[in-house]
Amino acid sequence: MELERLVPAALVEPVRLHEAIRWSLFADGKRFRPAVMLAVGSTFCVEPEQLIRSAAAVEMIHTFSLIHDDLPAMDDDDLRRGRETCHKKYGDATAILAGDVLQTLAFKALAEDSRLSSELRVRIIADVANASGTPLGMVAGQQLDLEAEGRTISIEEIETIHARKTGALITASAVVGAIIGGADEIRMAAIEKYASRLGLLFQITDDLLDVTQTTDMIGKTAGKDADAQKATYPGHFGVERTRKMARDVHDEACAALTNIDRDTALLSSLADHVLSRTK
Ligand code: GRG
Repeated sequence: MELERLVPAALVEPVRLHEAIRWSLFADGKRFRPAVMLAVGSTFCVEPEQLIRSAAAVEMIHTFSLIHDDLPAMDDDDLRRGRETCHKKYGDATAILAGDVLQTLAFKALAEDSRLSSELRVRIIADVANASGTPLGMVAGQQLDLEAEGRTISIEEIETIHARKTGALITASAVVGAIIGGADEIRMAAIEKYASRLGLLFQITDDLLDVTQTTDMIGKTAGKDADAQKATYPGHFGVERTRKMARDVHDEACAALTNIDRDTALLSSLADHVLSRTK
C-alpha cells in the first residue's frame, strides 16, 4: 500500500517518532480525501496508479492536521480514529514532530512521483500547498475557528471557517484528480463547485454526528463542539434545520455535476454517501 511505502518503518530510529506517525496514520480513518481524488480521477478515466501517490499525500496532510488539532493547545482531545490521540500516547512534543514529518513527507512524495510529468507535479504541489497553508487554506481556517470559540458568529463566518478548515483540502483533492485527468476549464470549474459543496456537506454532517452519535460510533469524543462552544451548524440552526441545509447542499453538489459531460454517477453517489453517513 502506497502510504506504507511513504513513511519510515516503525523500527527506524528514532523509533518513538515513527511509531507515533504510524499510530495516527494507520488507525481507523475514513480516507475520505483520497476517495474524492480517486472518484474524480476515475470520472476522467485516469488509471488509479496515476492518482495513488497524490491520494496518499493528501491523507498524510490531513493526518498531520488531526494530530495537531488534538493537541492540548488546540482542541485538546483524547480520542481520535477510535484510539488514543497521538499526544496522549506519545506525548505533546513527539505528536508535534509526527505532524511535522507527515506534512513535509507529503510534499516530498508529490515531488518524487515519477508516474506524473514534472509539470503536473508542480501544479499539484502548488494546489495542495495553497489548500493547506495560504490565508484561504486549512491552517488559516483552524486559526479562525480558534478565534471564534465562545462567541456568537454569523452564518457567513461559519461558512468561511468551514470552507477553509475542511473544504480547502477536500476541494484540492478533487482538483488534483481533475488536473491529472486533464480537465479543461469548464469541467475544472464544475469539479471545484461540486467539491466545495461536498466539503461543506462533509463538515455539516460532521457537526450533526457530533451531536447525534455516540463517541463509540464516531471514534472521537462526541459532544465536543458544544462543550467547546464551537461555531457549528446545529449550534446555530438546531438539528432539524441543519438536516434540511445538508440536503440542500447535497443537491447543489449534484447540480454542479450537470456541467460535466461524463458519467458522474460515482461522484453523485459519493455525495449521497456523505449526506447519509453515520460515522
Ligand atoms: C493544521 C492544526 C491544523 C488543523 C487544521 C483539519 C483541521 C484544521 C482540524 C481537524 C479537526 C476537525 C474536526 C476538522 C474539521 C474537518 C474534519 C471533519 C476532520 C475530520 O475528518 P474525517 O472525518 O477524519 O475525514 P478521519 O479520521 O476519518 O480521516
